[in-house]
Amino acid sequence: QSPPTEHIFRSKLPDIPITNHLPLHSYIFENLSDHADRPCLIVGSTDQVLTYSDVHLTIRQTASGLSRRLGLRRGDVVMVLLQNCPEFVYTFMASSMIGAITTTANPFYTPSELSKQIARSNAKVVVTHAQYAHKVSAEGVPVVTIDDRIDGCLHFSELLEFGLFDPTSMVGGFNPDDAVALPFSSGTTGLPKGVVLTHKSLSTSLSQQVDGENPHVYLTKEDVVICVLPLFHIFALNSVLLCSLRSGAAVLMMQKFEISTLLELIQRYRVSVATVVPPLVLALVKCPMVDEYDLSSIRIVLSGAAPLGKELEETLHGRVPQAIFGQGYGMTEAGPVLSMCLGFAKQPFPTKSGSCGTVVRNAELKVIDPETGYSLPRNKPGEICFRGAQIMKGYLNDPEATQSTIDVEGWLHTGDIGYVDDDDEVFIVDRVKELIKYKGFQVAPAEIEAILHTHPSIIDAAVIPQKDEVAGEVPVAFIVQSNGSELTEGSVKEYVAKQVVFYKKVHKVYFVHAIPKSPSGKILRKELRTKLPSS
Ligand code: AYL
Repeated sequence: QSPPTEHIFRSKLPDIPITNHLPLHSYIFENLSDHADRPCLIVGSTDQVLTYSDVHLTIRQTASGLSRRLGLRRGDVVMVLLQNCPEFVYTFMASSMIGAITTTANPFYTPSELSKQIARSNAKVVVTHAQYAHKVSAEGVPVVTIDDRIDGCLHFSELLEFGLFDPTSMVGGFNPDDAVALPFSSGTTGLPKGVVLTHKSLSTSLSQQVDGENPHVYLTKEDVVICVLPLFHIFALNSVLLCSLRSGAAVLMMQKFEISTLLELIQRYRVSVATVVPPLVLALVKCPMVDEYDLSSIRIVLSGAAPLGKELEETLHGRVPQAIFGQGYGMTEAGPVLSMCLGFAKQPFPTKSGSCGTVVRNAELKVIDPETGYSLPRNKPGEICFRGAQIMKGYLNDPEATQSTIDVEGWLHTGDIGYVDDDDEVFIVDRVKELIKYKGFQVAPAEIEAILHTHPSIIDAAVIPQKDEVAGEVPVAFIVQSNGSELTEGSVKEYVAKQVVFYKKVHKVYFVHAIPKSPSGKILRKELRTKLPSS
């Protein structure tokens, strides 16, 4: 008996010729001459405006410094440990220029979290702010500070003394399947892993969003795009920074989130595109000051990285009624964008609130029955799978995890449960993977469980998400303690808190006699979820 017909969903927009054979920096700056004198980066805190030609020149200088001062070569990894600032852009694009790979990390990470990422990615240098240099000083790799000078560290300006790198000189030594970015993600299970995104993956993803006669996300050189979300996360890196650079739009960078500064900057620079995450939408909705600012320049509000409640979306929309409000749905491993609101297109489509958009062009999406693996028709929820030239090449040095995420037919299994409706709109309804999302940030239960297992009085542990109004979800732990020990909730929380960045902290501890497991030893997370008060 032959399997049932495959139900595959595609964009309502026709496929376009995708430019994905170039090095990422060449693709991004392909149309540089059209907007060379236009603002490229604006630094919100100083009002410094850097044009496209300024930025491109500094990137070329940085590339020379990375190769001549630091001796970096094709395939080497650079860790960018930065808040949003121009040096982030210089380092990332310069690395692309010399064939190196950028791994981004959160400057709030603890030394032990950074140490793991440096080891796993085999980073050869760390570029950071002076105040975070101590976190990586024991790693035995050169550290470059971008602001204050520190003994034993290089200063970013010292990289700029080696002339201009010839951006075409990598031709011959370049393959579009070379890695260019190495963000870390736990995917559907286990510890954080390096996600190998190639020049081809990222340029395909950008092209799917902003290229063609009727771009899915229509950005122009007149746009001012606010970059308040952190660039070390793939959402802002891809859909804010790189999409804007390709389109010649100006990127207004905020180093720190502060709501009145955000509103002030939107008003002052006539920001036209605002990319947000659900907790930021909540903050804006709750902030009475919103009505005191002129936000009439905003034409697009894009929310992504975590589920956005319909009510929340509609309330904020009421405050910026002229803007088109929509969501993007992505996953680091997917390159990252799977679907995007078609209200952002040059010739927009009507869209529904609560939808995560329509699958991007030149890609395929299907929804499978988790039991049978067969694809499902419209309006039937199942696991979302995705295929196209933008998905990751694989997890770094982890063929097993790669094979359990990308199947033999090239489908990436997301671990998200959703459906496609009669108008081709994607709705996410649940998540079957382990991942916890705190304000859009990833928390890998396995990572916190591993820390708990190192506690001498803990025999077994499981970490799962609990719903939270502000953060979306917070990690909570179920603990089995050894006979005779008298652990308190506070001591367990503190034990974890000392070792992790703020959003991985355990918010509640439940002491239990045993962790429910399958015969093969897998934690039955669903069963644990039923023990939580709110679900
Ligand atoms: P990661 N609605 C619900 N859940 C979402 C959404 C959304 N709009 N977007 C992402 N997620 C969840 O790797 C989902 O569970 O990438 C997904 O598998 O940190 C997981 O977050 C992936 O988490 C964009 C829009 C990038 C979104 C992104 C995603 C970045 C988050 C570019 O334009």
